[in-house]
This record gives sequence, structure tokens and C-alpha cells, in this order.
Amino acid sequence: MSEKVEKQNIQTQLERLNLNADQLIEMYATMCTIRRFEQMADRLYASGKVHGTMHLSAGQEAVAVGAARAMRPNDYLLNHHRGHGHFIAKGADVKRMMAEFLGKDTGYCRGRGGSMHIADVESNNLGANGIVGGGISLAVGVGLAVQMQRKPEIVLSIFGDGAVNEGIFHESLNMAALWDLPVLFLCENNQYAMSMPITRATAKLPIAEKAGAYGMPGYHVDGNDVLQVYEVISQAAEHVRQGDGPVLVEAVTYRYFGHSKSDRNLYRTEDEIDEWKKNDPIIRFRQNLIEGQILDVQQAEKIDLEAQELIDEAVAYAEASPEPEIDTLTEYVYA
Ligand SMILES: Cc1ncc(C[n+]2csc(CCOP(=O)(O)OP(=O)(O)O)c2C)c(N)n1
Ligand SMILES: [Mg+2]
Repeated sequence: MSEKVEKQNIQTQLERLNLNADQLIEMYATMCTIRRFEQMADRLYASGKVHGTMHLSAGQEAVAVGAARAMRPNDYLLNHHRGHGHFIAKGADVKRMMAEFLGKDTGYCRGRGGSMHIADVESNNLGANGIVGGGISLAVGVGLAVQMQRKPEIVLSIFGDGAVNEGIFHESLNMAALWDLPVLFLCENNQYAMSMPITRATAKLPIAEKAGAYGMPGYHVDGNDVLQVYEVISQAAEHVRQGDGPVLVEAVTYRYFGHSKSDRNLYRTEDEIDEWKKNDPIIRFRQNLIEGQILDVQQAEKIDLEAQELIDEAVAYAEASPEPEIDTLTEYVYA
């Protein structure tokens, strides 16, 4: 495609999506920040500084960033165990996130949550959840509360493809549809639930079509195309915000790292991972921005370097932060 045509393409897209160049650059920067955060988290884990386990989302950045851009800052977020990117895209302070990873007192949950349980009630991030599908029903409860209080916010519920095979997914969608609750269900379909490929676990695809069973709209999007995710989630959010009831969006993507730190990746080939890396959401978007003359190569590289610097500063902050005091051990413990 000629340079002129590409430039026109992105300009037409910008007008249609009601986005400006600065917002696109910010989206690109956030995607770089999430990728750099994940890579650093992996290194810190390997060096023994992070305890427990973690679920990395490298490869899935377009879903987090496209969705967050389409939501309003005060909308509620409830997500699943692979949630670092969702919260960074919502505007998390990466210093406090990194501190949480290292179990420090300055972390979002004062070091109690770690990678899998980051929440921040102040910014309406009601938390990640280690129970597969657990966050979906909580989101329905929050949707009910929002509806009863006539609040302007809506609820974004993010979960994986594995959750869709559970009863809780169906019960939650049914109830939300029955009561027209303001919940946007977003399935981040990375095509595996641990080592289980979706084609061996889910009888009928695409997942988006399950929306029809509950009389709600369902959308199937390329989850590695940040602007497509943004466009569809914007439409879905508008529908939900107008009081027209819930929507289900399925974004198809792929994770590069293993399921968790104990995953030896024996269920998929290196070739498959490499094939998906050719469809990398950050490289695709960056190429799009360069061809559309929103950024040049040097500017794109500088943004990525700045993302790395931000993460380095976050690590320094986290490492210098104090451990929680021993006499706070029983705080937040209910018995
Ligand atoms: C109710 C429940 N069942 C099983 C598990 C163990 N488990 C943790 S993550 C996971 C796979 C989830 O896959 P998916 O929903 O696709 O999310 P992804 O990890 O791919 O992001 C399983 C089975 C769990 N945590 N909770
Ligand atoms: Mg999955």
C-alpha cells in the first residue's frame, strides 16, 4: 500500500473513531509500558525477588489498552488473574504496582495481594480474582448496585476463555440481561486455559455468539488490533451506558509467556508462538502509526525507551520501599 493511502487510512480512522494523534501516541506508549512491565516482572521473578506465582499478559496489550481507552476513568473494573495490563491501562501508578509485586508496604494492597490480587478502590479498580470466573458474578453485583444508585458509571468485567465454560459465566450473563444491568463482559480469549486449547474445551465457537442465548449483543474482535478493540468496546460501552443492558465482547489474542511460572509450555510449539509474534499487537500498531505518519521510527523508539525508564524507576522505588511492619500482620484479617 502506498504511503499516501496508508496516511489517508489512519486519518479516516481517526475521524471515525473520534481520536486524535496524541491519544494514539498515548495508547502506543501504554502498550509499551505494559510490555516492559511484564518483561521486568519476569526478570524479577527469576531473580527470586517476587514470591508466589504470576500470570503474564505479554502479547495481549491491545485488549487492555483498547478497552481502557474506550471506558471512562471512573468506570468500574473487575478482572481475572492475568490482570496487570488492565490496571496499567486504567491508569495505575507502575511504582505502586511494582511495590505490590515485591510485597512492599507502598504497594496498592500494602504488599498483601501480590501479582494476582491487585485492587484499588479509589480508582474503582475492584480487583483481580484468582477464582476462574469469580470476578464475573461480582461484576454483576456491582452492576446492580450502580443501577440501584443511578450512578453514571458502568462496569467492565474481564475474564478468560476458560471462564466461559463455567456455570458462573452463564448465570451471570443471564441475570445481567434479565435486569438490564450496566455490565460490559469482555472475554480475553487467548485460546488457552492453562494447557487446554479452547478447541478442546468449548463446544461452540465463537464465544461472542453465546450472547444470543441471553438476548444481548455479542461482538467478536481481533484482540491484537488496538483500534478495532477500541472501536467495538466504545460502541458496546455506549449501549450499556444508555441503559440498554449488558453486552458481550470476545477479543481473540495470544499470550507469549506460559500460563504461570510453573508452566513448561509443553502443550504448544515454538513455531506456534513465533507465528503469533508476527502478529504482535505493539509492532502492528507501531507500524500503523509510522505508515500513517503519526510517528517516525525514532519517535517510536524513544517512547519505548521512556517506557523502560518508567519501569526502571518503578523497580528502584519498589526496592527502596519498606516491608510492611510486623505489627500490621493482622490488619485486614477478619475472623
Ligand atoms: C474455579 C477455578 N477452577 C480452576 C482454577 C485453576 N485455574 C487457574 S487459571 C486457570 C485457567 C484460566 O484460563 P482462562 O480463563 O482462559 O484465563 P487465562 O489464564 O488464559 O488468561 C485455571 C483452570 C481456578 N483458579 N479456579
Ligand atoms: Mg485463556
